[in-house]
Amino acid sequence: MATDTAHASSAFVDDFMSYVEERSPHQPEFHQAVREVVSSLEVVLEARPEYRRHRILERLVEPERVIQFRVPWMDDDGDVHVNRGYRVEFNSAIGPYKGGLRFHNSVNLSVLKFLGFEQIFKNSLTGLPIGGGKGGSDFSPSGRSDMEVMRFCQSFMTELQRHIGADTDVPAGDIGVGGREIGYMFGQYRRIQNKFTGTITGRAADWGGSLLRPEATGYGCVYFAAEMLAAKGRTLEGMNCLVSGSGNVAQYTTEKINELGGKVLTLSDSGGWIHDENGIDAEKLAFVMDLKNNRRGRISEYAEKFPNAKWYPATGGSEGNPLWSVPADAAFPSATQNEIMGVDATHLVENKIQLVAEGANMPTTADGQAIFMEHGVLYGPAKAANAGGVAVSALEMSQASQRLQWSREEVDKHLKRVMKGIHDGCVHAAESFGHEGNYIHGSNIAGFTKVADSMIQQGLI
Ligand code: NDP
Ligand code: 2IT
Repeated sequence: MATDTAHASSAFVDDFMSYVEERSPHQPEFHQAVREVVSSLEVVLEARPEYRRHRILERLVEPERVIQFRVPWMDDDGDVHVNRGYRVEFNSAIGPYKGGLRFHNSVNLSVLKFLGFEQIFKNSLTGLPIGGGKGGSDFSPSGRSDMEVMRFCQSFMTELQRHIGADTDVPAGDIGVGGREIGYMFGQYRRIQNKFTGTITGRAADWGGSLLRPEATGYGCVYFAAEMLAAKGRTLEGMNCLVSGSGNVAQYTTEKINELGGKVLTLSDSGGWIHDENGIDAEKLAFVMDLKNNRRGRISEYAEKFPNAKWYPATGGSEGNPLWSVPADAAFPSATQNEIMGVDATHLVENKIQLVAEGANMPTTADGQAIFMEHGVLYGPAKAANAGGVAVSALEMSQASQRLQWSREEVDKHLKRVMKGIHDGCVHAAESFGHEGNYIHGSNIAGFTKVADSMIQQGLI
């Protein structure tokens, strides 16, 4: 079982991290993501000295290109605002840069470099030909009118359009970028380029989008959880589940858990969280989807609509998030990075959590991961568990090239196959390097080797 620590510290890891921290100071999220990956790779570099000779790690942590730009826009009162736009084109060894755009006031270069770095390995794990990238802005759509969001998206794309393309770099959604934002950005891209291409994924099904892309991250995460359980001869049936967030990933995670016979007890947003002991069934989920996607309201309204449920304001701080203290069998963090700290992981294992599958990117701190490993929790790390979204984005790129639209069933079949492939690839890689049952090491090693070999084969670039 998974008894080894998440981030075994060693002279090799510490030396490499000193190098990264010196070259890229003040980027704590990026350092965290790199440390996790590098901690898995010492054994691989020992077995394959050519990776050291070719300085693969040093090359991997340096983005191929970082674009930063000014995004000026005007609000409904005629006041001018200036935000910062970014695209981190991290690695294109196995395909065009691929990864989402995040619009949130917490966005900075450290956050986007962590996300872009993770995306390299996640995309490699899917088995599909996509490189790693990420972008976004420190603009939050929350509280803005549709017209303000449109003006922002048009200004953002007026610059971004010159850097992206169907064979170069293909953005998609992430926090704060859903169907509305993708629409405004695609419209502006098409208008400036005078081309209808598959340059952005997550498009609506009527204009080039793939069926099942909205569902893909959440569904894929639950498929991954089901695979981890199946490997132990178990299923999700009857499991009480904690889900955080209430956006795209949380919504479709909830839908698939319900379909597979589990019960979802919680959801959250940045204002607080709800606890519904009776479970968030299909009818209640439909309310949440309308609330969040159409009315853009707060999750507190859930408790007004369904009085058996309780709403608690967000607390934060060192005592942790009380959502993770609700007794349950499985947890699906689906909001944002570092939302499960050591203290939260302790509460989860005290309540005998059996499984954690990460819909969000890097939702668990290094301390939290170590606690899950120590207690033998079935832990599906983000780059494996949430890869279903980008996998269906890659299928959207294929459909765009073919100028065809596949059926929902066809896409779902591919998605299940990809998630099973990722699961089995992680298990195999972990076993091969002496870490049986450890999906952290499994995902990092399996994701890394394909990119590293491709970089060597393509020469020193
Ligand atoms: P959405 O914008 O649809 O939803 C985000 C949810 O998380 C909202 O409920 C939001 O609350 C909450 N949230 C965001 N930031 C914070 C914060 N700092 N503190 C507390 N709550 C927060 O985004 P997605 O569902 O698309 O993304 C959720 C996670 O999944 C992210 O980590 C993303 O990187 C990851 N992911 C997304 C994929 C996709 O296909 N969309 C693919 C793979 C991973 P509020 O509304 O109050 O801001
Ligand atoms: O983190 C992610 O994998 C995403 N936000 C989805 C990226 C994509 O290109 O679909």
